[in-house]
Amino acid sequence: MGKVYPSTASAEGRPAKIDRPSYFGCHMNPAEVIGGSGDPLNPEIATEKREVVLPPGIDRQAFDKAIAELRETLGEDAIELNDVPLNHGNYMAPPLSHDPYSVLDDEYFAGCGAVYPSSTEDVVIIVKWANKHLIPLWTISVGRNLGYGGASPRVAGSLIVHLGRRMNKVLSVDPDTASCLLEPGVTYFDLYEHLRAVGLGEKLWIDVPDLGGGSVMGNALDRGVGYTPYGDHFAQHCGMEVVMPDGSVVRTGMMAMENSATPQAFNYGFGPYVDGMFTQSALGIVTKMGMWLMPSPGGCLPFMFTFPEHTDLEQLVDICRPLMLNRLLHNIPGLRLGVYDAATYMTRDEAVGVENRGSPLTAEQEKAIIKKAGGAAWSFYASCYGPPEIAKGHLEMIKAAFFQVPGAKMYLCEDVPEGHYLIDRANVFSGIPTFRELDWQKWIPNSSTLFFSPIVPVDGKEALAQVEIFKYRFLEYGFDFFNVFYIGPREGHNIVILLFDRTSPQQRVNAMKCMRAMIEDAAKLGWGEYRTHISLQDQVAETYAFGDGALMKLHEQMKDHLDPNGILSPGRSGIWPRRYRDLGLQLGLNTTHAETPNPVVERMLKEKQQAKPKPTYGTDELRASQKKGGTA
Ligand code: FAD
Ligand code: EUG
Repeated sequence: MGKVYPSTASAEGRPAKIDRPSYFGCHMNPAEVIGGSGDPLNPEIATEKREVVLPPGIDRQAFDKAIAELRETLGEDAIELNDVPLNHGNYMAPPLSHDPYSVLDDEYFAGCGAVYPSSTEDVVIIVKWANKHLIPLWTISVGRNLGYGGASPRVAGSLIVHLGRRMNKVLSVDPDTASCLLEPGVTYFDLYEHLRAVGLGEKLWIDVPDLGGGSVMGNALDRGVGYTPYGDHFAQHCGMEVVMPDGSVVRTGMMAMENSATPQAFNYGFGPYVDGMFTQSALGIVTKMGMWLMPSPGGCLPFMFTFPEHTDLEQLVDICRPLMLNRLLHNIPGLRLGVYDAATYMTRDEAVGVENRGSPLTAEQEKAIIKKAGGAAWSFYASCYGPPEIAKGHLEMIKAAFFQVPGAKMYLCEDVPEGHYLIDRANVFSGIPTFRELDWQKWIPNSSTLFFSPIVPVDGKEALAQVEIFKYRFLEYGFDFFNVFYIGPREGHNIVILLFDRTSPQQRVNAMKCMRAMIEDAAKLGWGEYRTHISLQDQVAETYAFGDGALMKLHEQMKDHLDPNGILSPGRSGIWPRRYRDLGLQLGLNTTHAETPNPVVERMLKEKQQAKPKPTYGTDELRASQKKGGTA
């Protein structure tokens, strides 16, 4: 039976430093980066100037005057204007100028510049200044929100408040409550290395998402996900300090006590629980946040199962449901489509040849690629936790469940060759940041990513229907279909990955059409997205439509009341402040997007209509059955 991979129990221990990627995430070739600096705001590299995009309704004179005033208060180098040619940068130097994965024109989501506060007081100054000059701000912690818009603002000309560049301290770590208090700029690799450096790295584990360069705070505030048992990041936060749109500073939870003895131990505090309104929102700028850490479980036993048939998905997901609900599967497992899994190891040209560019992969090509990579129709990656005897015991139960699927195979780390994705997963599952997930981003030249992220019931039939429905749209618009299900106890996040060549105007248009059609298809079947790209937030918000859009009305009421000048991230999550509502900036509302009906949606709708309704086990059902003489 397998070795329990890196843990407090392992001889080699956990690495002290994380290697940064030596290659570029979104580029086949680093030389592609225009100007070569990777940082479009670095004046030493940029040679030419570009017109700054101004915020709506602000002329150049008023803008210059406002910027000069802010520079005087915060210091000359606290602000950089976005006045040099746009540069797509790379994962280690993501641009602050625009969305490098631009699906619309590069300039569409360009900011006017970036400001780098050093403290909560600086943030208060910025917010008050923005209210005075009516300049819209766009808050980021680190700005690696790639696939959802990167660092770029929804309203062109907004000033990016980059909190992380100067506010990047681990403020404290409390081993007794396994928690920490962070500033916005602390990334996963920063926090990991910090814990090691202060001698707590073996004792306290962090949870990491697929890539280690994100902000622990920023990711949690966008309700992002990682892959240890602490993978629901917002659920692990505890206490916040927030600068409100009027410049007041609020602390939430127990941190609202001046001298709290339990600031990172109890998240609710007293009274209405407001923390949620600062996630995916434009209602405040979070400057400090507590996070819970995972006490070392004493070991981590990562494993992979592969399944031969595409349709095995149905049985597989149904097997996952009780395992997840009963916590026999400990972490957030990933169930990856075979051809996506294979894209970790090769580019598209290597897989099918340059001559096959221009049309999406055929079923035969997909099979051949999977075979070439030594993979299967689906690969399932997960981990058991605990001292070896316990982890191994759990794995036996999991094996019994998954081996019900004909042709299932299981692998541990020692069963796979060096360089296998499972080895990187072993790191992720034990809270060690990696960058391996950048590999598949090199699938096509000039590759840009859009994530389509619907929530899926942990139900085999629905999961398979999602794959068929979204793949139908990918083929319609000419894209290779990739997806991975990240499965939780009561739902899954289906991450559908659309890679397009950003230098192709046709592919940009098609990518947009494909995303919009999928949002519509999903909504018809009651599937909503958990998060989306800035260009699609209006449309997704519109699908959360109960009560004639009652939720949006509430959001707008909160927005108008708390932020009457509409200075904080206007348009974020489809919430437009009053001042912006009639400027015609919304995208994709009040219209049908799909150009053709999706036959799989039609089939599913019909099946659902004809199916016997699922029992509700409610009082009405009970009474009806009692009337008919049934048993209770
Ligand atoms: P930021 O860009 O700093 O923030 C994200 C958003 O949160 C901002 O737009 C803002 O609205 C809000 N926000 C941030 N900070 C504050 C603040 N202090 N106050 C108020 N609002 C704030 N994501 C996952 O969740 N899990 C994954 O496994 C994952 N894998 C990925 C793999 C690849 C290959 C790629 C390209 C992306 C992946 N992502 C994943 C998406 C994204 O890269 C991460 O979520 C990343 O952590 C988000 O960027 P950030 O941390 O820099 O957040
Ligand atoms: C990923 C995961 C996410 C997300 C975006 C990307 C992973 C990509 C679970 O959340 O929102 C491989």
